[in-house]
Amino acid sequence: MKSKNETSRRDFIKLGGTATLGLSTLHLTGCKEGETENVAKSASNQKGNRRFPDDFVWGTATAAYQVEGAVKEDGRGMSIWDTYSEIPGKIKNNDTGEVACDMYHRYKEDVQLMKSIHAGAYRFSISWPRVFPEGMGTPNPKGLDFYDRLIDELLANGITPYATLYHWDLPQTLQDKYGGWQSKETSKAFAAYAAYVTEKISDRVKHYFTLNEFYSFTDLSYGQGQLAPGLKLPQKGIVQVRHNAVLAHGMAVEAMRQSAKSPLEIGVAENIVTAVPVMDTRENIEAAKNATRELNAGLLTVMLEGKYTDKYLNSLGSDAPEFTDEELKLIGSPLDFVGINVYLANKYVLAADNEDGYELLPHAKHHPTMASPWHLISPESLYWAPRLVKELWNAKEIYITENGCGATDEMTNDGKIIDTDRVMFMKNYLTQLHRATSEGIPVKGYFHWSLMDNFEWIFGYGIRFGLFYMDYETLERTPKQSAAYFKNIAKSNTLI
Ligand code: GBH
Repeated sequence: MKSKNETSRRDFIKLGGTATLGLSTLHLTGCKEGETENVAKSASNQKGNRRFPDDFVWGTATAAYQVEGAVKEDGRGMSIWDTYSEIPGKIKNNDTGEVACDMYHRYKEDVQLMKSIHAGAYRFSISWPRVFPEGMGTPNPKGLDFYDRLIDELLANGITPYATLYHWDLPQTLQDKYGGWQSKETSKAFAAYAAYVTEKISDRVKHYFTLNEFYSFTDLSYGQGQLAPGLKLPQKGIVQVRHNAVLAHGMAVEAMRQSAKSPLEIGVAENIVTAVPVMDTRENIEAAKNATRELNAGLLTVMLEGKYTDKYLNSLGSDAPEFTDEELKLIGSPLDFVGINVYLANKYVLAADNEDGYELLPHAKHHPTMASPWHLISPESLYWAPRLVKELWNAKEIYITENGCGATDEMTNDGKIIDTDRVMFMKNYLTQLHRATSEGIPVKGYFHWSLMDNFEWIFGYGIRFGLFYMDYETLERTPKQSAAYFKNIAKSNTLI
């Protein structure tokens, strides 16, 4: 005879994608001995279906200013984030990245952390002002030495390095001299820096991301005054900043391919604005596609299509960016893969009988969030973002360059960090990622943001994103429950 619990277990399994959540809920609510065994057995029976593709890459990600510290060491120049975080009131608690996780000195220990959770890849960013203290001109050899040591340590431990060339730490000199991203001089300087780095490390590093999250370092930094350098330009200025940023990307792709010593794989790491269909009907999926293309028109869309959409240019009128056909060609340089940072469904969308064919819905007032106020919980984004990238732009390879969540983790008296909220987040998001790979969407890898708690920009050290907990007094690193969860998945290449 079947017990009630067993019936509901079967129902959960029938639901497919939601089975993971169902099984663990049952487990936690404490079913009887024999039933627990049945649950475990059926989970293992499902194993075949729960595997990720054989060569799937499991990694973690960080960014230079958020983890390195050592901001005045070995000839590093100032960046706009050093300047910005010194202005009282800009950063929560007036925190700065001066020490951060001190990874500059502790990278060997941190490579061991990666190894301990079975991460096969590491996405780190290179600090432009370490390599070129003034953004251009004479390089500082000691700056690149650090990345040489880090890369060698990763390779010696069987971890594949993925380098990001820009994660928001613009050399202060370029801000002072040219107004930073307001000038194409900065785009040119970026391409020269990117080519220099590639020439030096392409013998050991094959995978590169040019720039990280354009919207953050363009609109939020030059338009809304939230992130460094904290400017509030009028629309025309912001639109030009966006253009100069995508131009930097395109110029760098070309320059890097020329300077490389062996063939490179280059992509972008963009915080795609994802429109998710409220209901997965054919009309709504079409609506989500069209909406996603337009919502990214000034950034990802132009990089992948080599042209601005008519709608984007028309809506801007005289504020449209100044550009040439030659620039557009560079901006649309062919890429080897598309990297997307996916945290949420930026918009929910429905098909509509209007000119656009879609309607963007406002977020419901009580939509649940994680610790960061912007972070609406929407696991389906990790299915829809790669699917839309594949369908819109026929991407051959896709990486999830960031996914993760902030929490206010605390250590218990006996030294544990029980972040069941993060495990819940990962379980649900990864279920949707698995849905994508099992449908043949070419996602090649997943980088969890972040390896360890770090300097969370304007939120300072208060919101923690790590799989490892950081004691900011002692700089001791401790694995959280989520680190164990990540390890199980990475080791088995299976959704658990
Ligand atoms: C990423 O941004 C960043 O690449 C990474 O450096 C960061 O640590 C991580 O995620 C976690 O935040 O105006 O209130 O919306 C994720 C997307 C876009 C989220 C900008 C924060 C600004 C704050 N981010 N947004 S708010």
